Amino acid sequence: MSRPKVTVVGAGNVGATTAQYIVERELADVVLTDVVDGLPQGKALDLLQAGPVHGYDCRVTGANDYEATAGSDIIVITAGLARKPGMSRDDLLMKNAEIVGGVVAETTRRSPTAILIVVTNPLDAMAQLAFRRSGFPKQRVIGMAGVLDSARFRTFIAQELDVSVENVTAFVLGGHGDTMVPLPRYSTVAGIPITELLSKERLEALVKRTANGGAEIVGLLKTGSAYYAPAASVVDMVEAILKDKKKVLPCTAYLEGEYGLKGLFVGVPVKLARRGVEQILQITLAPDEAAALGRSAAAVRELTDKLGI
Ligand code: TXD
Repeated sequence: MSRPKVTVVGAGNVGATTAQYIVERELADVVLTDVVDGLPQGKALDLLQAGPVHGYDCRVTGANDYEATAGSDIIVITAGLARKPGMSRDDLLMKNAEIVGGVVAETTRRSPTAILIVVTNPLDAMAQLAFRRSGFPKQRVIGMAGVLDSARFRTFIAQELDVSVENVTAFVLGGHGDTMVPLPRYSTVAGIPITELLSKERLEALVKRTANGGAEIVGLLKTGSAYYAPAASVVDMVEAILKDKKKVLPCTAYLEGEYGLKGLFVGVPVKLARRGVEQILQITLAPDEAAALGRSAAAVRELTDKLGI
């Protein structure tokens, strides 16, 4: 049986780390592409040479064109510019729209049955762009943000309560960015809602740190943005799809009336399986949560309107 094939477009920090985690978990052969001459080839060869040490046989190929990507099961799009200090995700809008539009055209015609996982910021708008440009069914275009945002929230909760991260589940809804909506009452430690374990003030502080999680790392790194946790989050989605796990994860998906939103990509709980988004889970939101989700969706809509998509 041949291994599944995953194309990762963009061999920068997130792309290369995604490729690394995929082969380390022996999930698929990987094709890494980038516009920079030699970069994807060099990183692919380096990763291949880690195989004997780690004990994986996955093939890793690097390329500057798209020929080698044909017939991919999943295409992960990380190509684009990352935030620099002081830059908002939205500043990236126009430049990355151009890049992502081109990448979608090149990859989808060579892999017409693939599932697209969009990572490039501003995430929700880029997912919507990929959906429109590809003409793929909504089940096969997914944005990665919620797994990362909830991983950040889980990290802070585990630190605060001094418990294993494995005990902590957390739900984050909405757009990726400052308007994301962490849901404390659906976030638990071994099944106990964190609202039972943390004061309102501490909870608010953790929620705030989560919403600011990306910027905190940009501020520290200065020359780029986070990539270990983002790549780990992408690979969680890749695994759920390739193994047909039906795993419920917060993902950016196309809504057609769910949560009262229509014609827009926003982060919601999704059941991920081999065909992509198998189901969008609807939960009842409290009025303040619904209002926050509405604000988050409005922020996304502003960007998609700017792009006319
Ligand atoms: O939660 C999330 N969705 C995110 C999103 C978490 C982390 C990073 N997020 C965004 O992903 C970030 O704001 C950027 O828009 C992307 C990629 O972030 P990364 O940190 O990997 O950026 P790099 O290291 O600059 O890598 C981008 C690569 C770089 O090597 C470029 O040469 C390449 O993209 N690039 C291209 N590759 C292929 N084709 C085209 N056209 C192209 N243009 C640039």
